[in-house]
Amino acid sequence: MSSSNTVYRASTTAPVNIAVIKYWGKRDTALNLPTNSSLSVTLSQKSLRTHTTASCSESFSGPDTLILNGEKEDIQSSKRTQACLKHLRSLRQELESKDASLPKLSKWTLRLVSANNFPTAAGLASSAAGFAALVRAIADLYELPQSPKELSLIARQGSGSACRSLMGGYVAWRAGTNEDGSDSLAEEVAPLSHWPEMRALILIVSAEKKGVPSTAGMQTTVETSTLAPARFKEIVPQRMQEIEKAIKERDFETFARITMQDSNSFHAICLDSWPPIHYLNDVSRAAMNAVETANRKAGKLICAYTFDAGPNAVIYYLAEHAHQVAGVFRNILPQVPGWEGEFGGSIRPNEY
Ligand code: 2P0
Repeated sequence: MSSSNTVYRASTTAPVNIAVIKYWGKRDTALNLPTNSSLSVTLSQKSLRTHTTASCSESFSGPDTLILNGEKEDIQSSKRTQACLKHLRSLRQELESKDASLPKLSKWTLRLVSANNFPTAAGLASSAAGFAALVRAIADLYELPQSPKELSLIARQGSGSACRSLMGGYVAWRAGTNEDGSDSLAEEVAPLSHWPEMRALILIVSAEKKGVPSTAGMQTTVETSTLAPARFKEIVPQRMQEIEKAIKERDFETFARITMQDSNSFHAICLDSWPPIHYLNDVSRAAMNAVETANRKAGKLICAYTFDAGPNAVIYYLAEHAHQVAGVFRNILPQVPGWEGEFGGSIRPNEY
């Protein structure tokens, strides 16, 4: 029996994803619509994840609240969080209007509690896991029938990259062309089981918050970079096709080459922005050298680096080359000032 004191609750976790074709640029800042499609690998939740509990009750009063890593967040002034909550409530309202016996959860105050098991905003896609977990927890609480693909459209409004964290394995975010964003959503390119040998090594160069936040940095790039238009219109669409084919054919060398080229292209348009945006540092460049050394020693591409909006490196490689890759990093990186060691060890991709 439910009473006005009944608390409804749902908990979920969402993983981090690390893009191999990068999202950098919005064509619509309010709806979080990107200038180009992107593609990522979803990492294991054992190493990096956000855990979120959503609860609501008729007895809760006041505004919706979010506690993130033990601290109260101001979600009232966050347009993105408000957009997600509004969308999720309207889907719940649809259910309630069709079935009068359902409790009116859509009308009640939401209390959200969320925690990451990794540094927030250090270029480790914390907003991706965060908004994916928030959307899933509330969708579960509201017992919404929407698929992960449909929910990705909501998570995208919270943080663009979050739409890719609602699925496991290899995930594309299709930029779409509709002005209302209705076709800008994530879809699975291949499940983890298709290529389960993929591994990621995360090198924490700095766990400090990044200098230029992604949203502001993207706008600077879109407005000022002379190189960006070619990336948006020609380079990325071509690479999306090539890397999807490489994933389908489990062609690691092509996957690795495109991953490194696209990371470099993203950091090149950052540097080409005005004022220029620098995310890489000398430790990042030492990690790039280590990857190049490992590949040279192997006589083929056995590992690939990629860097997001921060200096930390993610190295993709296949399980069969774990020993060679770890050996090179062990030999080179401890001598580099600022090196803090490996975080989370060798990480597998994730499947829900
Ligand atoms: C990516 N990044 O594809 C790229 C690569 C960083 C570099 O998505 O403004 O936090 O919330 O939509 O998703 C980081 O940007 O930006 C990001 P918003 P988000 O993973």
